[in-house]
Amino acid sequence: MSVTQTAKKISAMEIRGALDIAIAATEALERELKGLKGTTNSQIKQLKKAGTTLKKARPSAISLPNAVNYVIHIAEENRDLIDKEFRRKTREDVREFIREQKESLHKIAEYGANLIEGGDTLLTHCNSDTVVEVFKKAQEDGKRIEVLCTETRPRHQGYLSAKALSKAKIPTKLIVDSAVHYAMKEYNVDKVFVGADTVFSNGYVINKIGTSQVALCAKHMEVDFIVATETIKFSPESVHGKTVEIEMRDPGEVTKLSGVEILNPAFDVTEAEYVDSIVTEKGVIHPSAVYQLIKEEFGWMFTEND
Ligand code: RI2
Repeated sequence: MSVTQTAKKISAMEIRGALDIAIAATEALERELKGLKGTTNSQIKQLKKAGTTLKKARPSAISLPNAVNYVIHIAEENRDLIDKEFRRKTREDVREFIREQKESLHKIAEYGANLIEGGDTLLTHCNSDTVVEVFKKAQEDGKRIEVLCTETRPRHQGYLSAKALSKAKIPTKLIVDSAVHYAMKEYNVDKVFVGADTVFSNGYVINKIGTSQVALCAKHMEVDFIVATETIKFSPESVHGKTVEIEMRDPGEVTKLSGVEILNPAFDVTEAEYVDSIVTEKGVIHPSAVYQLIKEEFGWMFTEND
């Protein structure tokens, strides 16, 4: 699949989930590298152009530009290599980066599962592969758990979570988004786990629309609200105050109602005070520790003056 085709699939959400879009973009650039020609400088230029196409595919998940920027960083590090050797070494480094991202998922599953106790009733919103892996690991560890999944209007990604969990033989219930408060009370939810599309240096989390309402309910009900995310979803630019655009998708995804303006924001922001823990591949942290972890993980993006 070409860079353009990959970008189209990401925009149309045929490829979705913040980690999967980052991996798909990285793989597309790795394939692009194979066919590059010309001087190393011109190959890097072509790679940057392809990277720009991919970055534009969706605006709210920082994992996408982070992955693209990292591939370009790798290419620039290999700038002194010539032609074939440049492509060989850069592709090898890019594949290593993809391996690391996949490995992160397993580490988060392990650390996240350690936060779950046997008998827990858990709730999740939308479809995060990372969260699904956490729940599956808890079950593999012999913990008896039950999960409530929200539908997650308008695109019903919650169905994907519910299907994946019930396939893994985890008792799963599906609720409409507006039943979250009711379900937390009626089913004694112990913990909420959600994924992330972007995490800012101040610990604020961008995730699927509705996440912040779930967090409000969790706070009110004194239920732990836990975010499971690879550090590739941390925003290094947020250290300098940059935010990300909240994607407004086609109103037709919601409904058609003549004479009414339909709004379809795809994400919202959950403030750090609603987040109890963030599970990353580097360990379980408090939102106040995000800044430090960004400095450690994205050192290649900062200068000495940062
Ligand atoms: P993983 C998804 O966005 C959801 O908001 C989900 O929580 C987040 O990405 C992280 O997903 P969308 O692509 O990387 O459905 O954990 O809009 O799979």
